Amino acid sequence: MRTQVGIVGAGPAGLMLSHLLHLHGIESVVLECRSREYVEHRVRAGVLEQGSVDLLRRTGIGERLQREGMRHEGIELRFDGESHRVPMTELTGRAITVYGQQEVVKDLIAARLAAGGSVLFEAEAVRLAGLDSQSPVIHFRRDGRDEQLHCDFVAGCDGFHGVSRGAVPDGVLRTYERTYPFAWLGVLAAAPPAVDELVYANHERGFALYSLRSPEISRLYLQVPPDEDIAAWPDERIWAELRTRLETVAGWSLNEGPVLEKSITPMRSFVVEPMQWERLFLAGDAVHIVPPTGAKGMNLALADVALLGDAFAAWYGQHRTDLLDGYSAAALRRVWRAQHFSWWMTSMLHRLEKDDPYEAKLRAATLRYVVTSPAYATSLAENYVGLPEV
Ligand code: FAS
Ligand code: PHB
Repeated sequence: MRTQVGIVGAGPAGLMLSHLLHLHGIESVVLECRSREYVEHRVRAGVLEQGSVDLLRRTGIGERLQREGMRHEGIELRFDGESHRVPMTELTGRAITVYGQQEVVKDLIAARLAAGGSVLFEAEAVRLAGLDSQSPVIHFRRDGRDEQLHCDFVAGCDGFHGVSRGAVPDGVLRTYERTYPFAWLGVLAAAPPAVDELVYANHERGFALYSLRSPEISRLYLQVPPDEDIAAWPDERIWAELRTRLETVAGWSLNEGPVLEKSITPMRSFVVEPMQWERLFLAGDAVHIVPPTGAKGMNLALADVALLGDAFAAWYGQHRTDLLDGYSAAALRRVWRAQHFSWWMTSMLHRLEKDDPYEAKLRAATLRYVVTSPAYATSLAENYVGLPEV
C-alpha cells in the first residue's frame, strides 16, 4: 500500500488529521488496531473547548454537534458547603460544549468513509521504519497478515500506549512527567443530570465531578486511591460516595440511575519533546497526557492536528518546509499552557490521603481567591474555554 501521510490511530487526533488532509486534497490512510465498534463506544472525554467546536464546524463536521451538543457558559465550584458559579462566557465571551468524545469519533469516521477515506480497523501498526528517509514504511498486521504502508510522512496519533513514540531513537526525546497519588473512578449512568452545568467539588473525602452527556445521561467522577480496583466499588458504594461529596448544599440532591459503564483512569502529566523526528510527527496522547480535571486531553489532540494539517498543506501545496519544521515548537506552546492549567486545577481540587496541612491551607486559599477575584476567575475561565492563541 502507498499513500502520502500514514496515520497510526483512529482517535480524535488521527481521524481529524485525516479529515483535514482530505480537505487539502492530501491522501492519507488511518491504521486503527481496534474495531470500529470499539472506538465508537469507548467512553472518554466530554468537553469541547470553543476552538475545538469552531474547528469541527468550519471543517464540516459540526452538524450533529450543533444539534446535540450542549453549550455551557459556566461551571460550578463546590466546597465548604458553598456553591460558586464561574461565569465563563461573561468573563471571556467564549463557551464550552458538552459532547462526548465518542460522538466526535463517530462523526469523523462517518465523514471519512463518506468521502471515500481509508480507515483500516483491526490493523495494528507494529513497526515504523525509514523515518529518516524520504519514504517511511509502517509495518502493520491485519487479518493475520503482515502488511506495509509506504508513505511520505507518518503521523503518530496512537495514544499513550501506541508504538509511534517508541520509534524515535534513544536519546532524542526529553520526557517530562508527573504522576499523582490518586485516580478517577468514572461512571456513566442512565440518570437525568441534576445539574445544568458541570460541578467540580472539593470535599474533605476527596474530589468529585458531576458532568453530563445528554438530558438523560449523567457522567460522574470520584477521586480514588491510585491503585484502586473497580471491583471494590459496587454501584451502591459509588452512589453513596457521590452523594457524600456532592450533596453539600441545602435543598439539592443528585439523581441516581442504572450504571452503564464504570472505569478507573490513572492521573498523570506527561510531555515528550520534541513532538517530531525526521518524517514522524507525533500528536495527541501519543506525545502528551494531562489529568482530565481541566478537560484538555481531547482538545489538545485536536489543536495539534489543526497545526499539522496546515503544515502538511503548506508542504504539499507550496513545498514550504517552515510549518513542518516548526510544528513541535508551535504545538508545545499550547501543550505547556494546558499542562500548567490541568496541574493547577488538579492541585486545587483534589485532597491527598495524608494531606500536608500547609498544602491544604494553600488549596483552601486558592479556592477562596478564585471565587472572590474576577481576575483569577477570568484566568480559570479563559484556560477552561480554551485560549484562542498561545
Ligand atoms: P486516543 O488514545 O484517543 O487514540 C489513539 C488510537 O490509536 C486508539 O484508538 C488506539 O486504539 C489506537 N492505537 C494505539 N496503538 C495502535 C497501534 N499500534 N496501531 C494502530 N492503532 C493503535 N480527556 C478529557 O479531556 N476528559 C476526560 O474525561 C478524559 N477521560 C479519559 C479517560 C480515559 C480512560 C482515557 C484513556 C483518556 C481520557 N481522556 C480524557 C483523554 C482522552 O480524551 C485523550 O486526550 C484523547 O483520547 C486523545 O486523543 P488521541 O490523541 O487521538 O488518542
Ligand atoms: C466529562 O464530561 O467527561 C468531563 C468533563 C470535565 C472534565 C473531565 C471530564 O474536567
